[in-house]
Amino acid sequence: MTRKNPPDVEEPSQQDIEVGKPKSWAAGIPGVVHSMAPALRDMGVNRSRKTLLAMNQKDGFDCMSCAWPDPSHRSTFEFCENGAKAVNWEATPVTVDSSFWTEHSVSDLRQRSEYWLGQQGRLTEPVYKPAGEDHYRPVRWGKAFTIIAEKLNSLASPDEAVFYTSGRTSNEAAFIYQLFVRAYGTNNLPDCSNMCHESTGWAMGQTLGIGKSTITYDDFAKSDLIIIMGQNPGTNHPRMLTALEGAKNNGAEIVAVNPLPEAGLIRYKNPQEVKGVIGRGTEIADQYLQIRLGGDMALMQAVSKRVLDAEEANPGTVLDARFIQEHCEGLKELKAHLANLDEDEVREATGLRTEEIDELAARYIKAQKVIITWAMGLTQQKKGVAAIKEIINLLLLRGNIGKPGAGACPIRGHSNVQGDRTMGIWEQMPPAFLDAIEKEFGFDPPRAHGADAVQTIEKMREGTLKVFLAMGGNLVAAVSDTHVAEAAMEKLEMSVQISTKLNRSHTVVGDEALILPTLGRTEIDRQEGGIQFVSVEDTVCAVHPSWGKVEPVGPNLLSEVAIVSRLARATLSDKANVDWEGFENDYDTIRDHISRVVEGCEDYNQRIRQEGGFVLANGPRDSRTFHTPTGKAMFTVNELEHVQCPPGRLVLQTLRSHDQFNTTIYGHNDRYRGIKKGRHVVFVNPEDLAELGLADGQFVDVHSEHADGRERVLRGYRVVAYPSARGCAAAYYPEANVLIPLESVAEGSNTPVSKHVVVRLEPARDNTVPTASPATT
Ligand SMILES: Nc1nc2c(c(=O)[nH]1)N[C@H]1C(S)=C(S)[C@@H](COP(=O)(O)OP(=O)(O)OC[C@H]3O[C@@H](n4cnc5c(=O)[nH]c(N)nc54)[C@H](O)[C@@H]3O)O[C@H]1N2
Ligand SMILES: Nc1nc2c(c(=O)[nH]1)N[C@H]1C(S)=C(S)[C@@H](COP(=O)(O)OP(=O)(O)OC[C@H]3O[C@@H](n4cnc5c(=O)[nH]c(N)nc54)[C@H](O)[C@@H]3O)O[C@H]1N2
Ligand SMILES: [Mo]
Repeated sequence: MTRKNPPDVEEPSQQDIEVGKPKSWAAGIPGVVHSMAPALRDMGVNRSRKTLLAMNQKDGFDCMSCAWPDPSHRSTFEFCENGAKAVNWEATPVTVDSSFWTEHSVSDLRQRSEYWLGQQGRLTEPVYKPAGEDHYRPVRWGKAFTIIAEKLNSLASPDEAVFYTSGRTSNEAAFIYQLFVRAYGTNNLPDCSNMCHESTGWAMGQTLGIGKSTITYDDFAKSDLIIIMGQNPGTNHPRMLTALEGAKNNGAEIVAVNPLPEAGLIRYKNPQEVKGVIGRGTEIADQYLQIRLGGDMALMQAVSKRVLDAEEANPGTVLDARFIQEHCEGLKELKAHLANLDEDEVREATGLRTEEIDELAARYIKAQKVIITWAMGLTQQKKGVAAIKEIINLLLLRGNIGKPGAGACPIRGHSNVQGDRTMGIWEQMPPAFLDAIEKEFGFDPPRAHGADAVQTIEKMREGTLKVFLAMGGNLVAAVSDTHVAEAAMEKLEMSVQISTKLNRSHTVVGDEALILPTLGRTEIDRQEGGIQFVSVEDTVCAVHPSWGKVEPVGPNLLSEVAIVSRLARATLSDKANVDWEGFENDYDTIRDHISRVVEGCEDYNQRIRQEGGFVLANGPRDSRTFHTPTGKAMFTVNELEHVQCPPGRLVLQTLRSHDQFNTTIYGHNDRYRGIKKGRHVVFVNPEDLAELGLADGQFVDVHSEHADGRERVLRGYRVVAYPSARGCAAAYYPEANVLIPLESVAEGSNTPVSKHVVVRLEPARDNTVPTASPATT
C-alpha cells in the first residue's frame, strides 16, 4: 500500500457561499456520478472496485454510513451516494505520518476545522501527549496500554473513569468493551445513542416493552400508508428511497411530516432504473405536512382524536377492538384525555390547517396497514419521548403493531448503534443482563447506573470524572454547548481516543492524551486464528456479518477487538475469569459468550453464518407479545405542552447537510438545499425575514436565549431565505452546538434538545467570518 500525501485543503470563505434553488427530487444519475467520482480520484480504480462492489453484499462489509437494512435481493450497486462518501473517507490511502506530530502542536490542531482534520488521512500509529506538553508523539502500543492501565488503576474509584462509544463499533468489540468496563468496575458507558434515539428507546420500552423497530424490511412493500416524521432520508438514509419507491409501486400512500420541504421526500429518481434516469422519477409524498418544530405530539394527538371520533360516529368500524381487547391497556384514559384536546392549541403548535390534519386522519383510517417511521426531528425535542408515545397510541388504535405491512419504525443513525445497545453498551443495562454477565464470567458487575453523555460532561465540569476513553466518535463536537463541553474536557487528567481519523476530540484533551488508531470496517482483519469478520445489527433487528475487503492502510493498526483485549489485559490482571487473549485471536470465542449472555443471540456463531445472517426475535412484531409490567401494550396519556416562542424570536433546529456524516465534514455543499461552498448559513422563512427586517444574503449573529444568561452565539452567518415552516429556522450541526445549553434536554431521555433552540438574529457587526471550526466562532 503506497502512502499518499494529504491533498491541499482548500476551504471556502464565508463570502464564497453560493445559494441556488432547493431541489425537488433526490438521487438519480447525479447521485451515482457524485458517488463514484471522489472514490475513483482518491482511492484509485482497484481500491474503489474492492470497496464499493463489496458494500452491503452478503460476503462483503456492512456500509458504515447508516443503519438502513439490506433487502434480501441485492443489486450489484447496493450503496448510495453518501455510503460511497463514507467508504471513500475511511478507505483513503492518505495517512498521517510521524512527522505530522512534530509539525503540528495540539494548540495548532485546535485551530483547524473538522474538515481539515479529516482530510489529513488515516491515523496509523499510537501517539501520546504527556502532561504539560503541547505535542503528541509516537509511542509503542505496549507502552500506550501501560500508561492507560496505570492511570486507571491509580484512580480512587472506577467511577472516576468514563468510557464512551460511538455507534460504528461492531458487536464483538462492543461486547468485550462493556465487559472490560464492567470488570474494571463502572457502568459509566455513555454512547452516541444518548444524543440520538434515546427518546425512542424510552417511549417504545414503556409502551411496547421493546425499544426497537417492530417491522422487517419486507413490510415496506406490504404497507398501505407510510408516515415519515422528522427524518430526511434523501441525505441520511438514501437507500430508504428505493424501499419507498417499491411501496408506492405497490399502491402505498406516503405522508411526510417535516418543517422543511426535503427533496428526497418529494420525488425520487432511482439511478438503477430507466425511468429514474430519463423520466420524472417517483413522486414520494402524497401529502406533505410542513409542521412547526416540536409540533408532532400535538399532531399525533389530533389524529388519534379524529380516529376516536370516527369510531364514536360509527361504532365498531374504526378501532381494532379485538386487538385492543386482547393486547392493550389504557384506552379509557386516553379517550378521556383526548376528549378535551384544544384544537386551537393544536393549530398553534403544528402550524397546520385543520383540513390538513383531517386529511391525514382520513388516510390513516382508510389504510389497513400503516407504518410510521421517525428519526431526529422527533427524538431531539424536549417532548420527544411523549411525541413518540403518541405515535404508538395512534398505531395501537387500529392494531397497526404486529401485523404484516404495519408497525413502528425508528430509523437509526449509526450503522451499529442498535447492535451496540444489544451488546450491553448502556449506562443503565437491566439487572437480567448484569446477572447473565455475573453467571458467565464469575464477577459481580457494578449495579449503580452510570453517566450518560450529558451527565458525562456535567461530571467532567464538576471534576468528578478524571479519565475519558472513547471507542470512536467525537463527543466534544457532537454534544451540546460546545464551549461548556470543551472547558469540561480540558479539566480531565487523561483522554484516550480510539479512532480512525483525526477530529476535534483529539485536540480538546486532558493533561495527558492518547490516540489509538484502529482498523476500519472496510479493512481485512487478520489475527492469529486467521481472517476475522465482525457482526452488526441494522435498524430492523437483522444481524449479519461484515468482512473487511481491502488491505489495512498501515501495518501498525490494531482492530478494536485487539485494542480492548490488550487494554483489559494491561488493566485487570486476573480480576475476571476472562480469556482476553483468546478473544483477540479468534472472534468466535467472543460470539460464544454472546450466545450465552445476550438474549436472542443463542447459537450466535452458527446463525451469523447463515446466508444473510438472522433476525432477532421481537415480541410485538412476531407474536404481539409485550414485555411491559402488565404484559400489555400501553396506551399513554401525555399532557400536551408546546414551547412558546417569544415575539421577534425564531426556533432553530440543527441538522445535517448532504456532505457530512455527523461531525465528519466531507465537503461544503448541501446539494438538495441549493447550498454550495459554505456551511455557515441560517435558513429562515422569507415571511419571517420580512417581519424581522432582515434580508436574504445578509450576515447575522445568531444568539441563543437561555435563562442562565450565558452568551451563546454564532457570528457572521449568512441568511438564506428558505421555504421552512413559519417561525422555524435551521442551521448545520455540529457548528450550531455552540447554541444549545447543556441543560436543555428531552424529558425522560436526557437527550440534548438539538431541534428546538430559541434564537434571536441580529445583523452581524462586520461581514468577515472565521472558517469552519466551532471553537473559533
Ligand atoms: N449521509 C449521512 N447519513 C447519516 C448521517 C449523516 O450525518 N450523514 N447521520 C446518521 C445518524 S447518527 C443519524 S441519527 C441519522 C439522522 O437522520 P435524520 O434524523 O434524517 O437527520 P437530521 O439531519 O438531523 O434531520 C432531521 C430531519 O427532521 C426534520 N425535523 C426537525 N425537527 C422536526 C420536528 O420537530 N418535527 C418534524 N416532523 N420534523 C423535524 C428536519 O427538517 C430534518 O428533515 O442519519 C444517519 N445517516
Ligand atoms: N446539534 C446537534 N448535535 C447532535 C446531533 C444533531 O442532530 N444536532 N445529532 C446527534 C447524533 S444523532 C449522534 S449519533 C451524535 C454523533 O456523535 P459521534 O458518534 O460521537 O460522532 P461521529 O461524528 O459519528 O464520530 C466520528 C468519528 O468517529 C471515528 N471513527 C470513524 N469510524 C470509526 C471506526 O470504525 N472505529 C473507531 N473506533 N472510530 C471510528 C472517527 O475518528 C470520526 O472522526 O451526534 C449528536 N449531536
Ligand atoms: Mo445518530
